[in-house]
Amino acid sequence: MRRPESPSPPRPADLIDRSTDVRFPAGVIEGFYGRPWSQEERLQLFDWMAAWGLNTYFYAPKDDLHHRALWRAPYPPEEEAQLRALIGACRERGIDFVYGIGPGLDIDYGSGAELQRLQARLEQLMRAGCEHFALLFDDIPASPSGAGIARFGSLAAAQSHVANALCRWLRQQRPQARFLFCPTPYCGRMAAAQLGGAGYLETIGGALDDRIDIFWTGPDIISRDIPVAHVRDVRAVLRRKPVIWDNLQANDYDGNRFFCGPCSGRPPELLREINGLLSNPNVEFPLNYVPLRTLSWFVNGDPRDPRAAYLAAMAEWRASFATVHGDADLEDVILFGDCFYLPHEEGAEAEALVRSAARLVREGGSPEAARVFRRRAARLRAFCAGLSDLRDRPLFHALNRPAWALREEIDLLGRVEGGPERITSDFHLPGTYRGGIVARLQALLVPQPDGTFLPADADPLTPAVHGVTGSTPRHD
Ligand code: GDL
Repeated sequence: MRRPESPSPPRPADLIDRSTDVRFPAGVIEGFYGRPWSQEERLQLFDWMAAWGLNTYFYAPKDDLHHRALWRAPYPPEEEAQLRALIGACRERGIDFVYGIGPGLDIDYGSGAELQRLQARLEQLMRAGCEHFALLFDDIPASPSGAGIARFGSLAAAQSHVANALCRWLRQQRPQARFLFCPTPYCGRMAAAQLGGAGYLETIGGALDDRIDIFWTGPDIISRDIPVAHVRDVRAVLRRKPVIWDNLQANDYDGNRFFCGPCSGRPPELLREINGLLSNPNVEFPLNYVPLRTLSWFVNGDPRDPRAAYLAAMAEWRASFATVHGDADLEDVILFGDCFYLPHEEGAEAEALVRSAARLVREGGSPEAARVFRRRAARLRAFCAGLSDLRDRPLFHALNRPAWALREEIDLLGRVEGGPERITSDFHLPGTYRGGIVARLQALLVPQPDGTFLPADADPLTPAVHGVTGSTPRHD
């Protein structure tokens, strides 16, 4: 993979907490659902992190079978060797490697044999050079009748027991080891819904060894903003500063989108209120340049606002968009990036495109509206079409689907320019365009801005058409 040019690396992050001499963990969680990153991608990541002053990599891919489903079984030798290589690569670059295990799907909390199995896994990782660990209980059945829970009185007490015992055992061998814990309710919304039972977080705050760090994703799983006041409230309950597990640019929940917008909605003062900030970003590794670059500026105290940071990071990322014909224009890269900005907002250029498209439709394709729409649409369309000539093939593969989907909509809207009477397109045919089970189910309930859903008017139970066998391929 080609590496985007970056200006001279900043000096390593000076994130040491002088009062405790512990450095502030800032970096990346590989903690999403879907295909884990490849070894090559992880090495690229570590190079970025070392150059940018990010000091912590947290290994917790949901779909590493041994992370959750097979948590009891040791890694086979070839996978252990891969982890050993990653841990070594982190050490060479001054990055802390944290290994996460998630036994919560089926652990028997009261069983000594289960604890020994967790210890055996940690031992395997310690033999491979790992020193820091995390125990994760996110996204598990939160039933109070799970195995062994009754003995402890609550899920929170049962999990605290396992975490404390494992941490105690670990620290006997590695007194300096970091140990982190992900609770079952890990955001404000889950806590309000009393996931894990009433008083879950209070119990955790009181029962968990106070040297164990606790993950928190903010007010929501995907938190647009993480206000200082929110984190102070959480800190009071947890009796320690949380470590932020930041899902702002995670995209595993929507296969049609990715997020290359900046670290934003996190005020600089937040850094004093937390014990670490780790980003769990896009599944497709090459799409994480800007999210992680802007994160590195944020945690290193760069005073740029998020949009300025985004523009600066896009200027660096642009080099990756070189095609066999030459370099990409920065304005085009920004227009495209703005279309895949952040979960709750498009970038400014994309917002302007949407507004011009809405006007085009509203005005039934008036010439003036068409002219304004075309200004951005034509550039964007050409840029999307040109992506297939990218020299950086992993980047192209990561972009192809979302860029294709975007181009389809731009093309269809272009048809409105001909007038409002009857919009047709040979490239947007019933069945192959916006077809399929997901689209039909989506059509049943219409999301409202306030978060509620209303039943749709139309009857989506009838497939739009039968017998159409594929969209017409394009060769541009
Ligand atoms: C989650 C999962 C995480 C996933 C993310 C975004 C946590 C603690 N757990 O709830 O694995 O990638 O949402 O879908 O965030």
